[in-house]
Amino acid sequence: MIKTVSTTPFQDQKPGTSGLRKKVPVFAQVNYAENFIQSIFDSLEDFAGQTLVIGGDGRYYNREVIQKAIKMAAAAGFGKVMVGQGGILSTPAASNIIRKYKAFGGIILSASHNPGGPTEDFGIKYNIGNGGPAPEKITDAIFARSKVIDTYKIAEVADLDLDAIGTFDVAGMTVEVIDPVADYVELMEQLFDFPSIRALIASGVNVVIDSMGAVTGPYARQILETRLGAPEGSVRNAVPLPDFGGHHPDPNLVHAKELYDDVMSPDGPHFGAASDGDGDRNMIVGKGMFVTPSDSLAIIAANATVAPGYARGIAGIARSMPTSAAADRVAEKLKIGMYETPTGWKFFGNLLDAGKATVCGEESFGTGSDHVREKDGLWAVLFWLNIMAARNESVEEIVKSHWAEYGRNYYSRHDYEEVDSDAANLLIIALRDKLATLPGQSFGALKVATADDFAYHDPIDGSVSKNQGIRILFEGGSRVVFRLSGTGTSGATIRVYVERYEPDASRHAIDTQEALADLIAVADQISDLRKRTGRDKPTVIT
Ligand code: VG1
Ligand code: CO
Repeated sequence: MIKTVSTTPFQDQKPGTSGLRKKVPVFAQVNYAENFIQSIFDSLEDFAGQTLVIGGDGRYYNREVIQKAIKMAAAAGFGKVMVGQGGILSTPAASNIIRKYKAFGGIILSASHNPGGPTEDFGIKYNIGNGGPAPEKITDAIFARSKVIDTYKIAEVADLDLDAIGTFDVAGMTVEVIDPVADYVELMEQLFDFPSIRALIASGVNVVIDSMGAVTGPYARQILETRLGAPEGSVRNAVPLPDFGGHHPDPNLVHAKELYDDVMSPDGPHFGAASDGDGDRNMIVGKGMFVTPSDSLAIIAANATVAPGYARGIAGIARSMPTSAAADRVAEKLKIGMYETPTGWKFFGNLLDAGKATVCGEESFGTGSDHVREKDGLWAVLFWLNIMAARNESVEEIVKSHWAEYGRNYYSRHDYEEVDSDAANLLIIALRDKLATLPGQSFGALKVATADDFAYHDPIDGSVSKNQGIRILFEGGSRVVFRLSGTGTSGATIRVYVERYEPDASRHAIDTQEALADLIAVADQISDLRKRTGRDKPTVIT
C-alpha cells in the first residue's frame, strides 16, 4: 500500500520568514507539495510511531494538501495524525495542540495574511515539538533536501473524510479528526478572567471582531458570542472561506478599514478587533484610538498581572528588531529582561522555552506569550478586554495614560510591494555599503548615532542570524529600518520602519505621519528609494 514515487527536485522551495509560500498554481504542479513535505520528513529524526498535527486556515487548496500530508505521514512511519475537522486549525490552536498532546511536530497549511483563491497564495510550514516554527537549522536542512530529493513515499489509500470527528485508520496509522476549537477555548479560559469580561460586555461595552472570512471565525464565535455573551453577529465574516470571501485577510488600517471606520463612528462599537488568515495576528481599535501593535505589546506587558494566567508577573519581554522600543521602557520599569530578535516568530521559541521571555511581539500585528509558541490573535483581543475590565477604562484611556507614564513611540511602517527584485536587492546592498560612513552625519536636525545590518546572537543556542535588516539610529532614540519581506510571492517588498520617541506628553496628539515626516524624508534621502524603485509613495502604510 506504500508507494515510492520518483520525482525531480524544484530549486525554489526555500522557506521564508514563516514557511514556504507560493501561488496556488506553483503548489499545484505535479509533485511540488509532495516534494516539500517529504523534504520536511527527511530532515527530521526519530519520529517513528509519534504524533503529527496537521491543519490549516481553510484557504483554497487546504484540503488537497492535507490529504497528501496524511498519506505521506502514514508512509513515513508516524504513529498518529491529529487533524482539525474540515482541515481547520488556526496557527495558535495548532501550536497548542502540538504542546498539549506532546506531538512530535505539526504541519500548518497557510499563507497567513496573503490572499487566498485559485490564483492566490498557499503555504506550508513545519512546527517542532515545542509548538513553534522550526528554527533556521531545520528550515535550512529542508531547503537543502528539497534541492536534491528524488523520491517520496505515499500511502495509496482513499481520501479521508475530514468532516467527521472520530478516529480512523490510514494504512496502519491512526488519524484522529478533532474539534479544532475546544482545546484552544479551554486554554483561553485558564489565562483570562472570563467572568469579568462577560460582565464588561453585559454592562454595554460593545465588542466586534472581524474574522475577515478566515480561520478565526469559529474560535471567535465560541469565545465572544457563546462564552462571553456578546450578541450573535458580533463576530463578522465568521465563516472560513477558501477565498476568504474576497477579503485580503491582513488586519491593518487598509484591509480592515470597514471595521475601523465603524468603531470610529459615533454610534459604532466601543471596541473592534480583526485577525488574519491563520489567526495569529490581531488589530486592536477602540473608539477614538487605533492601537499600534508595538504599543499593544508594551501595554499588555505593563498590565499583564490583571490576567489570572499572568498574575505572578512576567519574566521578560521579547520583540522583533523593527518593533518599536515602547516595550523596552516597560521592561526597564519592571526590571525584567528585554530581548531584540530578528523578524519572525521562530526566533522567540528559545527565549520562551528557556523562561527568559513571557510575552513577545512584532510590529506586524503579532502578539503572544509562552502559552503557545506562535503569535496569537484572539489571545491579544482577550488580553485587551481583560485589561479594560480590570481597569474599568476604555482603550483610549488606557493608551493615553500609558503614553503619559512612559512617553510615546510614534511609529509607522511603509511597505513598497511588488517592486522589481533586482532594484530592491540593489537598494539594500547600497545601504549596506554606506553603513560605515553614516555615523556622525547630520540630516537636518537628525544626527546619525549608529548604523548597522542587524545580526542576532541567540543567547540560548548560540546560533547567529545575519543580515536581518539595515538600521540607522539617530541621537535621541529615533530610527529608520529597511528590510526585504520574506513572505511575499511576487517581486520584492521593501519595508521601511520609522520610529520617533516623544517623552513630552503635550506632544502626544500629533498625527503619526506628521510626527514622522522628517524621518520619512531622510529615509528616502539615504536609500534613494523613490528613484531606485520608481515609486512615489508606499503601497501600504501601517
Ligand atoms: C511578515 C512580518 C513578520 C511576521 C511574518 C509572518 O514577515 O513582517 O513580522 O512574523 O510576516 O507573519 P515579512 O518577512 O514579510 O516582513 V504571518 O501572520 O504572515 O505568518
Ligand atoms: Co498569520
